[in-house]
Amino acid sequence: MSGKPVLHYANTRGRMESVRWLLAAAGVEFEERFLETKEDLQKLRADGSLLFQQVPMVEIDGMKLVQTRAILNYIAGKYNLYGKDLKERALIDMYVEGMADLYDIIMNHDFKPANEKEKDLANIMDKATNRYLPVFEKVLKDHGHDFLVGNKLSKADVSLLENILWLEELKPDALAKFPLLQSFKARMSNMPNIKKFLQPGSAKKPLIQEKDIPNVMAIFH
Ligand code: IBG
Repeated sequence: MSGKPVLHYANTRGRMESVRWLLAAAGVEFEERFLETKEDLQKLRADGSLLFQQVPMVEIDGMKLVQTRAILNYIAGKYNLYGKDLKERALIDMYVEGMADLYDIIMNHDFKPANEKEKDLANIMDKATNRYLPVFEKVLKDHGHDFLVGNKLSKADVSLLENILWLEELKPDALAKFPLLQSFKARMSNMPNIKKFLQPGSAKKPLIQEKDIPNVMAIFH
């Protein structure tokens, strides 16, 4: 074994992209085994690798971890991206769970039928602009630090950047009303590990293309 974490998922963002982001931000190299067909998923199930018969699954430190949040929490704990004490951890958890709610609606957008897309996008942008982004703009304004919690990079910052960039892919001026989030984005995007992840050829997955949606659906449904 190479010692690198091995990620098992389809070759798409979906629920694995946050794991790719967090490992990349921590500067951890990883390998990926892409599920191409439903049979690939069945094989993992048959050999007992999937606790709940689902992916994402990550092989790391001799474990086969499932459940996206559990995976992210393990990586964050291991690489010191999870606060210095329980109170910082609680703040990080609140911020990340808020963003996970936003992320869920963003992630599901690709799979909406064509006649619902416009309305769905309007709902995403309404929630982002009026519920989620103002929270993080205010956090940064109130404490004046570069990072959301403890003046130090945490999984909350990584999650915020991931959400921001995906929102901007859907609507380029998504940050228009949030000057501090604009500078947060610029700062974070320049951190060496993240900068590398944002470059072409990295493990970061592109927006799913319409033509690939049936393949992904066929694996999981
Ligand atoms: N709570 C679990 C987690 O967070 O890990 C949910 C995992 C999950 O839903 N996995 C799906 C799966 O394995 C793949 S993600 N499905 C097979 C099954 O039998 O349940 C699918 C997905 C995509 C994009 I792609 C958006 C949302 C979900």
